Amino acid sequence: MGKSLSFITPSGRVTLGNYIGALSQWTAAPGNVYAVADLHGITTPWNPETLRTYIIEIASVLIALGLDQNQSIVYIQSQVAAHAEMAWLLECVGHMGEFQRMTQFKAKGRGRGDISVGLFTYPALMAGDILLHDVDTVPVGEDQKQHVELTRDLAIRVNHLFGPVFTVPEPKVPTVGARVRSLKNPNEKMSKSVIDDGTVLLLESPDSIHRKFMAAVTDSGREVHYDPVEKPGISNLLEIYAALAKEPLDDIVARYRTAGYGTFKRKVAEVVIESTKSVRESALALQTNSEEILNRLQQGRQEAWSTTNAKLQQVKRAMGFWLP
Ligand code: AQP
Repeated sequence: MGKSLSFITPSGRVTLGNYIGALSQWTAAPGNVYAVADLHGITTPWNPETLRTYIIEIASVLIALGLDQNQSIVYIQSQVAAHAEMAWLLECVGHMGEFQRMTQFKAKGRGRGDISVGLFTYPALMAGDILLHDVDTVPVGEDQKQHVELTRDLAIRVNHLFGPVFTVPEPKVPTVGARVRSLKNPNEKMSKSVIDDGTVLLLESPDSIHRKFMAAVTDSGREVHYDPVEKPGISNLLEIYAALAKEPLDDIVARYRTAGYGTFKRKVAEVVIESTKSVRESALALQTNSEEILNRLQQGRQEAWSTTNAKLQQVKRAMGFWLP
């Protein structure tokens, strides 16, 4: 399968959507690269103290999942200078039109004069994150697929203009759980930056997780079956269950079809609490010592520094810069 790379942005506390659509699929295999994408965390207004807290929370989850083991690396993006420099090179190769087509930008900022320039250009930063490491696959939720496709376009363009310097990566979207929706508004994606009872946090207490699921919005009717258009609430719960229990949707529906919504919601909460228990407990234990977390990431930072710097030099040389 080759090397794979995934970054996660400290734009809020880690959600169940992040876990199902991304974190739970990540593996510590040789050559794999994981990072806290803190440079991406400042595309919208931020508070320094909160940013520091979110960075530590995400790092604790990545370590709790064992992603810094087995010759795969975990580091903090802003501690490796090549990311910011590569972003500039790619911004100068990218076109306004292709960046304007990015749906995340359209959703969050188009037409508003007070958004940061970074919110518009960050797909170049993301493309650089991926291309610096010459990875083959990038596992992402549905919402990020378009950015990996842009990355491919930029890599192909650079290879065409300046010679073959980049590996062209493939996005890999999970078949179930690619877009976990809010429990309060099942037509919207569950997001870190939306803080309400529709967003379930990976590290919140089991009692609180249970309460949020019991209050989840359901649909008219009484039957548990999968129909994302007519029954978005129940279908979202079914997808969460299926993704975490790794069971086919049909088997779950067959068991709970006539059980009633209350019983089904209780069961989904139980599955969520149980399947996230070990990562939750380890991450919370790690978080009591942020120094220790930062020390654990030193090795990853050194390796990332050397790999990305070598790639940056290769690209700069191909583009026509004099190297020192
Ligand atoms: N609801 C979701 N369902 C499935 N996958 C999801 N991901 C995010 N939300 C869901 C996936 O999580 C990974 C980490 O993403 P990120 O933090 O870098 O970016 P994001 O998609 O912007 O995450 P959020 O939670 O939605 O944050 P905000 O609110 O700041 O925009 C990605 O692989 C993503 O697909």
